[in-house]
Amino acid sequence: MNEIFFHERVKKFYIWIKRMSRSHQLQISPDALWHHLAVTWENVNGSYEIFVDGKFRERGEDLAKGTLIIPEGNVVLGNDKDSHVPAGFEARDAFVGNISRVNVWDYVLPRETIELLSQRCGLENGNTVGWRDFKNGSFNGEAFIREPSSCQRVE
Ligand SMILES: [Ca+2]
Repeated sequence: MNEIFFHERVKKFYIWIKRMSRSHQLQISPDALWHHLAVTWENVNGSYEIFVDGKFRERGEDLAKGTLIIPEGNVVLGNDKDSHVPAGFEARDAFVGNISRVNVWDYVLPRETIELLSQRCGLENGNTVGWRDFKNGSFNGEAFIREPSSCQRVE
């Protein structure tokens, strides 16, 4: 089972915590520019917020209130793992594009921090999942690492 899962489909953005989900009418522009996505969630009230390019966009409450995220799992970028498929992944669900700087923190970052992170191509590393850790992971399908990323070249 997925502990935390985000995806976008038909201009809707979905947040899943375990088997509970919320969706919002939200699309990250499919243009040639980099966009910054941040999602916060806390389990006391189950409140969450979605930020695109550092700007607050949507919020909600009572999503998986009281739920604990089980540690030591796997992090998957660019697809979703299904139990009904032998290999776990389906090509039709694959993300097409570039992904950079995926980080997870075990606390809710302040809005000001999210805004700052969205404005630069930094070297921050989440305290739970850090972008640096992905380079040691396994890659499936047509996945390539580009270094430095085009994000870093902008600076
Ligand atoms: Ca799938």
